This record gives sequence, structure tokens and C-alpha cells, in this order.
Amino acid sequence: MAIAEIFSPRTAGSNEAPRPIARAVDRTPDFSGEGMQALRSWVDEIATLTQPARIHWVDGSRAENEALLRGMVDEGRIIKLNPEWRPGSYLARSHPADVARTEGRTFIASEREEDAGPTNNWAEPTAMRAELEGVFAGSMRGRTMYVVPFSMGAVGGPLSHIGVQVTDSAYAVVSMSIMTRVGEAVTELIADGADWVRTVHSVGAPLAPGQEDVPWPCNDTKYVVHFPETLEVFSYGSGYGGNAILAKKCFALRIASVIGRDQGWLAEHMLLIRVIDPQGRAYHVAAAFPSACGKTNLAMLRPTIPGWRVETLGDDIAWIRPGEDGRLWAINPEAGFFGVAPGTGESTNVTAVETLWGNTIFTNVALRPDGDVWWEGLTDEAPANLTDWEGNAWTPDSGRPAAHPNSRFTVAAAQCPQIAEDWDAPQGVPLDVILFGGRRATNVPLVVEATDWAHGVFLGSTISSERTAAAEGTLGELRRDPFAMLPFCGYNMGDYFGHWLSVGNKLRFDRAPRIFQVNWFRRGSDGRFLWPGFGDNSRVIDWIIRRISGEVDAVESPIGRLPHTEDLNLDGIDVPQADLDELFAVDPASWLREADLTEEFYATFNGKVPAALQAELSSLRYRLKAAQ
Ligand code: GTP
Ligand code: SPV
Ligand code: MN
Repeated sequence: MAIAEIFSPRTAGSNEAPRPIARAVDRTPDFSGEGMQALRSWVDEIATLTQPARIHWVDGSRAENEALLRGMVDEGRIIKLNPEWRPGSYLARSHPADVARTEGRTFIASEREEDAGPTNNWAEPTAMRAELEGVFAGSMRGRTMYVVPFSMGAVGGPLSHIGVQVTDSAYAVVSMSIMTRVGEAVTELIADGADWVRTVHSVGAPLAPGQEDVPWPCNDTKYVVHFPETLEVFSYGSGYGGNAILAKKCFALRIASVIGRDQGWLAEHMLLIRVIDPQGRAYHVAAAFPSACGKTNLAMLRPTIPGWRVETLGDDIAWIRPGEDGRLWAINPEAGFFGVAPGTGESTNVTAVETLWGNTIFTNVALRPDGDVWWEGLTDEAPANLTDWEGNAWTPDSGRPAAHPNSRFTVAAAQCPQIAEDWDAPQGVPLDVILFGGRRATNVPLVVEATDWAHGVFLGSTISSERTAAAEGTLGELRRDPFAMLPFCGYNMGDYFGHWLSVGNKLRFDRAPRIFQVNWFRRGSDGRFLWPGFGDNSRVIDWIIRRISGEVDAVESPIGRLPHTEDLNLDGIDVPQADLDELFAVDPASWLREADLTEEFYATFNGKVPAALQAELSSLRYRLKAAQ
């Protein structure tokens, strides 16, 4: 252990010069250059503010990762699962009040309020910086501050971006090591002068000397703050998911969407797959569905129709850029999956079940007496005795779920049995199809084809979806979630709509991906899902691929193009004709009400919604009235 000279904290509001103090640093990377100087002084600055007891520069090695996990087990932070069933795997139980993203405490601190827009919480940056200095002052006392250099996308790739997260959570470090490419290759790029994004995370639970720690430290006060002009993130008070794995939603969506706006590309909340038809032709599909609305499931699709195959490329985020060939090229910037556990089972997502054979961190699922894990939907029948996600004894009669509805698994993408061989190719894949979807019990058909790019952007901008457990809020409440980006767009959503239109203008007319809207969640009047979903969603993909190949006609409807139901391959499943009719029913009266709501939604943007989308809304109304 080397001892580094660094400086004591500035107390908020004081002009006193910082005093040098000694702090343990276990090893600093051996790079020089101006970039390294900048990194070191930033780390010193954060340490000066947050006052950690130790600093650990993460090198990304396997030995380091194992030591971190062992240390967390010894400290009672995570439970090692029985290696006979789940080798190399662990269970973490969060604080019961720290279980999902906190959208109400997520801020965009842009210089102008208008640049955050009506869908974000705006904070004035100077005041927010002062507030954060107060909050972070001494927040890492008694803890280790880890310095985590990471790359989103292959290290050094043309579509990749790098960043550094400092955090006082070992759980965040081991999660980042799965979800991103962590290691000294990134530090070397920084040392050589590459641009990087600064992200700071503290659970907000400093330890006084001798104070006993808790397994999941966090703070009732939470902040997830983005400074889009300076490309910085500060997150405080939460150790969970997108609040703590800052490379994910904070960087790869909110900050990256701003970089994309300025550089002419798109950072999207989308899964990415390669679909291979029975003739062996490959198509690339990206799909935006809101949180907990089926991205991981579609990303790992096992088609139930013979001859079709799906290869997984990504399950949550896609970075998409117009290429010189007039097509859109996409990468998955992540390296792992942070997936919803409940509902993941042999009959719904067997690929995920196989992916989770080992080397997985589970959070807030139930523990079996034999040291394996369980959650609702993993098997049809619940085991007789479990320990629930809060650590209490549980039986099927307990009357509450054993796993938290937003319980999750964290696992390397490379472990997925159907991962595409070239899933981390730096240049990405060319897109053929873009899907927009949501969780809609009524109104929205199983599949609708957009008539052109502008109509597709209109469909994306009007997505609404019933709320899920992925974020705090009222379950089931219908809310607008344009492009599934409502909680993730780092700038004014009205400008974002315009950006989508301008990206479309850069594409060759015959090479732009075709856009479709899908809804796996329509329900009958008796409340049951009308569509079997999961593997059978391949039947919808099959129709979409035959549409873009010009093999089938569609039916014009006021809201877009629908399939002739006889063109859907329904061999081997039993969907009654009445259900099919209901799946594709378009009721002009209720769609006119949707159009009124869209008008109200658009009006919140103070004139920033592009004229082309307003025109789409007008012509939708015209077509609906004509159909009445
Ligand atoms: P995030 O990780 O929060 O972004 O979620 P996601 O969009 O990846 O959602 P995921 O695939 O994890 O699915 C969320 C929930 O929806 C799970 O409980 C699934 O079982 C369920 N689900 C996924 N696909 C379908 C489907 O086709 N039909 C039905 N009925 N449910 C589905
Ligand atoms: C989501 O909520 O869309 C997620 C989970 O993918 S989190 O990483 O917590 O944002
Ligand atoms: Mn997500």
C-alpha cells in the first residue's frame, strides 16, 4: 500500500485552503501523460470532497473481482449461492426502500431550463453543484472509494465512448465489471488524451470510526444528477440498478443522448437482435419498449415457428449512427444484462434461464433452502419453503411475493447461449427494422406498420404504457413514454423528436429501417392476454420480415398498416378468430380520444414538437373521422 498526498475536504461555503492529508491508496495505474494528470486530479478532487478511508483503482482483473466478491461475502453484504446449483453466483438483498430507479429524484442540470424540457426534472446547475457539494462532503468517510474506468462498446471502437465511475459501493463495482468493459486498457486511452465522462456515485452512508456497517448502506435522500454540458453524473443515496450502475441509464442514455444530438447519432432504450429466416437471410431488428415491457425477452427470443433463428446482440441499449452507405448502424454499448427476474422461466425465456447457470449476481430474489435462488415464474409451482427477498421465512401461503417485482439478475452477455458471434463488433450491425412498443391493455393492435419514417417517428413519439415496478410510482397507471425514453432522454424531448426526423433525412430512402409498432399486452374483456407472447412473438417478426421483403400485402387502417390475419403464421397455436379480431380492432372513437391526449401531450412542449409530427397528428384525425 502506498500513501498518497491528497487534500482534505473543502467545507461547503468556506474559502479555507484545503489541507493535505494522508490516505491509503492501494495501487495507482502506471501511466503518464496529460490525460492521466487530469484523471488523477479529478480523483483527488472527489476524494477531497467525499473523504474515503481508502482509494482502490480497479484494474478489471479476475483476481481483483474474486477478492471483491469474497470480501463482500465476509462482510455479510452478499450471500454465496450453492456452487453445486449456481457456481460463481451471489445473492444481494437491498434495503427495502432502495429497490428501483427513483425518477422523482433524477435531474437534468442543463444551463437553460428549456434544454431539459417538460419531461425532465430540471435543476439550475450552479445551485445544484453547491447542493451536491454539501451532500457529498464526507459521504465516503470510513469506506473505500473505487475508481472504475469503463468503456461502452468495444474498447477504442469507432462508436464507443469511455468514462470513469468513482463509487463507494463494491456491489456497484462488481456490477459494472459485468455490465461494461472495465480495465486498464481504458485508463490507457484516457492517459493518451481520449475524452471521457466523469461519474460519481456514493451510497451516502459514511461510517464513523468503530461504527458497524449494514449489508446495504443507502440514504433516504437521493440524487441522480446529470450535467449535460460538462458530461458529468453525480448519484447519491442509492445502491440500486440504474441509480448506481452509472454507465447504464445515466451515461449510455441520458448523457449519450446529448452527445448523440450534437454529433448526429441516437442513444436509444432498445434491444438489438439478428433474425435469421428459413432461407438463411439475416435481418437486424432494434426495439424500444419501456422498462419491464419485454426487451430482454425479445432479445433472447426462441422462435416457435420452424426454421427461424434469433441471435442476441443487446437487451437494453443501442447506439445508432447513420453510415456512409445511407443505412443506420447499431451497437449494444453494454457487456452484460441487468434483467428482470420475475416472469423469467422455462416457458417464457428459456435462453435467460440457461444464461443464468452461474457467474450471476442476483438482487432481491428469494433464496431456496438448498442455497439456490427462486422467483415468481421461474417454475410453475413455488418451492414449499423459501427465504424471501427481505430475508424472512416464506411459504406459498404467505400472501406476498417471494422475490421483489423489480428483482434482477446481472450476468455477462457472452454467457447467453444464443449471443451473436460478432455481438461486440466495433462497427455494429445495419438495421432493417425498428419496433416501438408498450404495455397497452386496450386500443393498440398487436402490430402496425408505419407508412414512412415521419409516421414511424410519430408512432414512437406517442407511445404510452402502463407503469411497471422498474421505477418508483403507481403500478399500471398509463403514462406517455415516447420512444421508451421518458426517464432517459437527457435533453428536451421535443428537440429529440426533431433529431429523430433529422437522422432519418441522412438515410438513403430505400435503406432506412422500416418502423413498426407492436403490443404484446392487449387484453380481452375478461382480462386475459389475447396474444400468447414470448416465443410466439416470432410470428409477428415473421410477418414483419415478409412485409419488408415485399412478400405480403397489408391492410390500410387509419393508424397504419395492419396484417391480413391470414398472413400471420399461426400453425401450432390456437388463437380463436374472435381474439384475432380483437387483437387488430381499431376503434375510431377511442383513437380520436388518443389523438386528443396526444395533442395535449404535444402542447406541453411549447411549440418544440416538429411541424411534421403535428401534421401526422392532423392526418391521423382526418383518417379516423373518415372511418367513423
Ligand atoms: P428493463 O430491463 O426494465 O428495461 O425491462 P425489459 O423491457 O427488458 O422487460 P423484460 O423482457 O424483462 O420483461 C418484463 C416482464 O414482461 C417480465 O415479467 C416478462 O415475463 C414480461 N413479458 C415479456 N415479454 C412478454 C410477452 O410477450 N407477453 C407477456 N404477456 N409478458 C411478457
Ligand atoms: C430499466 O428500468 O429500464 C432498466 C433497469 O433497465 S435500470 O438499470 O435500473 O434502469
Ligand atoms: Mn431498461
